[in-house]
Amino acid sequence: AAAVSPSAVHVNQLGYLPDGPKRATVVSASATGSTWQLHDAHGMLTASGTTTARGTDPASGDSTHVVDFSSFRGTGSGYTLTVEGRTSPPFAIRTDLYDTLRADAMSFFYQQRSGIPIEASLAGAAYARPAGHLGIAPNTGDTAVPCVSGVCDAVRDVRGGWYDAGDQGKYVVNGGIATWQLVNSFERAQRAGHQAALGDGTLRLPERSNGVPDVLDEARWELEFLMRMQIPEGQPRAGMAFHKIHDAAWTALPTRPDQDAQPRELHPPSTAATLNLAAAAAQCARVFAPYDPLFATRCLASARRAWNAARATPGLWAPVSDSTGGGPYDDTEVGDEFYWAAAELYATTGEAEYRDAVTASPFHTADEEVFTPVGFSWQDTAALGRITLATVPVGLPAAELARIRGSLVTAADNCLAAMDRQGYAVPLPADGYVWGSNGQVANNATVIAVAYALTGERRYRTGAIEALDYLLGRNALGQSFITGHGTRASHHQHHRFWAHSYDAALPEPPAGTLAGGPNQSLEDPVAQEKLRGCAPARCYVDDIGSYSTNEVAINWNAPLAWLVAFAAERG
Ligand code: 9MR
Repeated sequence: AAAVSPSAVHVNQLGYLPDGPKRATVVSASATGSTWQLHDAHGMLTASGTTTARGTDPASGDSTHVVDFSSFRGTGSGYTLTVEGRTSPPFAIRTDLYDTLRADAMSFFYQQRSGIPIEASLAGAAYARPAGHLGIAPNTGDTAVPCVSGVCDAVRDVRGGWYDAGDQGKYVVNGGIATWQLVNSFERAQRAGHQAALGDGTLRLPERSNGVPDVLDEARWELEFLMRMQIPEGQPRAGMAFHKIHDAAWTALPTRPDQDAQPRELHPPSTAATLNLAAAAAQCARVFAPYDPLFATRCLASARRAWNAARATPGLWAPVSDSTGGGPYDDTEVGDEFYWAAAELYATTGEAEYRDAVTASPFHTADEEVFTPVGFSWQDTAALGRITLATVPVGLPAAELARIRGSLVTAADNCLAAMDRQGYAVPLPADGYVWGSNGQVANNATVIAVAYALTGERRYRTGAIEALDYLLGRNALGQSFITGHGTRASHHQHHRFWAHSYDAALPEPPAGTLAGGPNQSLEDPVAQEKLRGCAPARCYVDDIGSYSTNEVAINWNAPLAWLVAFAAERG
């Protein structure tokens, strides 16, 4: 029989929104419904009802019941749910439930910054550190990085940007999608009239109070880096983007970024990285135009150069074998990146060349390849282009726009159906627990939220918010995967500076940091030792050594920040 976690009444441990869905999952052997009771902080019974038996949850093997107390409208903290003599951890019901997490999930990006000191006044004393990778001994720095033999002829200054994850590599394809999601979060909020919540002075950043919305300031930190990765005019492969930069060998754990003594290396350009830059820079040009026209112009020039370079060199692939000292982020199918880049360039410029590239792309009609059940990723980016085409007015013919929007709503319906098939309402197939599954959950939830924006139908808002319930504890493990949010939250995510497990003088990951999540393939030695035989939804361990289940990453915190900003909007 599957192990039952300490509290078998699995709730969103942070809590619930007064006007949102309120559901919990209970492990129960009973074939029929059981009585549930909701108590307030004083132990007073405030609501009760009967659970719905849901049978065996395919991803965890748990026999589950669902508690639905959505109609309860009280607010406060310290609520508990009791079923069959077992009681949930305490949780809140409040309108401002997600306000702190919204800022925390964004502070993650500030604290992942390379090439700038992390200030105690912004991040807290435990998280302050000197600037990383500026070439101050023993650091070799990202300011004059040699290319790996034979790829280019000069050293390059590729300082700045965000570290990708628990490692200190910087990878263009992953940086591009994460940046796009932060900027898209602002673009979406703006359409909904809620952009003030992401505006200037809302986040803990050095650039606060500069007249530019803070979420865009954070995105710009990475955009400047991405553009530094582009090969200048007059050099071989001009316009293309280097795929990645990282240490010559895997960085030891722990290592504070400024103390990293290893040589840094720039790896060969790739078509995928180049198109990723084209897409992110084209989106930049559109969204930054009202705030910083000069920067927007620079972004557009970079995007056009990248697009042209990728057209001229469409098959330069980052190989899976290039994985010494950093991840490969390999990709040999770049039709989706061409589609995404074309969509962004078209949405920004309205020009016929880009429109024709969109409509001629095989991805333009292949809905099943655009919105797959596991969701989009650094390797599968067509959905990002589709979201832009569905939401930014670009002048597509009405029938065409209706089809594009319909495909997105169908994708959201498929996610809702997947949630409905599972005891824990996860927008993933039962066998879809890949490396970074929490990021996939959050990505799929953003598609559901976009469907809400397109249709106004409440069930899409409900589905998107319910995905947060999963991440915050309504799962087979009764685990909040987000540091500092929830009574049983992750503490030991894989990271080289937030490495308290290795060195008591170092901090744990800061609040608002999302773990990669269950990975049914057990791709690291700790997971292989501790999780052998696990059901897919249980293949997670809060151990700093388990990089395939418990790492942090910019491409997972970006959809988290997007989703939480959505959930935090009032009404
Ligand atoms: O998220 C990436 C996952 O999709 C891949 O399967 C895995 C192996 O290639 O790599 C993951 O990305 C890691 C990257 O390679 C290096 N930095 C940390 C990333 C998150 O674990």
